[in-house]
Amino acid sequence: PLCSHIYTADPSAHYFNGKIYIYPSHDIDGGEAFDDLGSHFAMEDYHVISMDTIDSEAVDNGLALHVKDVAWAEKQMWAPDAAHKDGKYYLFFPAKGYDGIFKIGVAISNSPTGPFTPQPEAIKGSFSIDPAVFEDEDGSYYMYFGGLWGGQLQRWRTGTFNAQQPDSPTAHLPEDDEVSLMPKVAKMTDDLLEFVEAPKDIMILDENGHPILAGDNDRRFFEAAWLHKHNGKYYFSYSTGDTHFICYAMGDSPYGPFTYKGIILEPVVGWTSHHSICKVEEKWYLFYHDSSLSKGVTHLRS
Ligand code: FUB
Repeated sequence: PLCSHIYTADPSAHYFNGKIYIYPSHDIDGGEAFDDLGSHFAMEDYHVISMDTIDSEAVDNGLALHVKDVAWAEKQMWAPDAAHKDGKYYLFFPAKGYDGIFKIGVAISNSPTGPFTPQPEAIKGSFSIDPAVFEDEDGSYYMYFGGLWGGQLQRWRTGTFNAQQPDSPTAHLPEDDEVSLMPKVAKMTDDLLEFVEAPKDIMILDENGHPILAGDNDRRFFEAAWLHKHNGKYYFSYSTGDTHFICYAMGDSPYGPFTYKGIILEPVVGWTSHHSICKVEEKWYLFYHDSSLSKGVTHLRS
């Protein structure tokens, strides 16, 4: 692992001003019981990891943001991402509010390593988890997000939060022969603090142009959205969750549709798989986590 003095997961890597910055979750054992809604992922803060080059030591830059400083958030600071625009750095992060509902927030800094100052409210119209913010070549920024089970995406099928019981990870999911729950995308305002539009579904299609079905567990979206662009093509990559693959799909627009192409990463040690893909100078790198350092503890990843 790049870091072994703390547990880190969900590494969102960026190459800003000739240096590598990784925005991970900071895994801890918060003492919560293990369940399929991910209550044991009880993270409270973020640290930014930096590397001068791909071969350099990974440096932990200390506390970048703590949940106690985020007015709207109560707990579960899950997978974050970051963006850079006009000399400012933006940390995007999901957290559960005091109502038990995941939203996505943004915090700002003059430095890529923070500390970051959070906005008083979550992004209007945001929900669920795992934000990934992509800057297109025309200077537009888009946020991709969503996650099933503990990530609550299945509760937003009608556009508002469905609070109906049971609070089970598999309640409210589509049937196996229905279209799978798709990840969301929204273009961001120029100041990167809000969405300019209501989030839309991005469609992941099979080789025949049909939407991937909910029962297609080896290919359907679960969490860990990421978007990168190479030679004019958009690559949407994601985790299949309970089947533990990182897959990719390709398209011609940041809004999709994306056609499923294959597996990038086979299952790793641990339950979750979450990655990012980042170009450093002329080479592309896959950043990911596993639970080998903790000898397989699901929520202590590196
Ligand atoms: O780190 C908490 C959650 O686990 C993330 O939000 C998911 O992507 C999974 O890695």
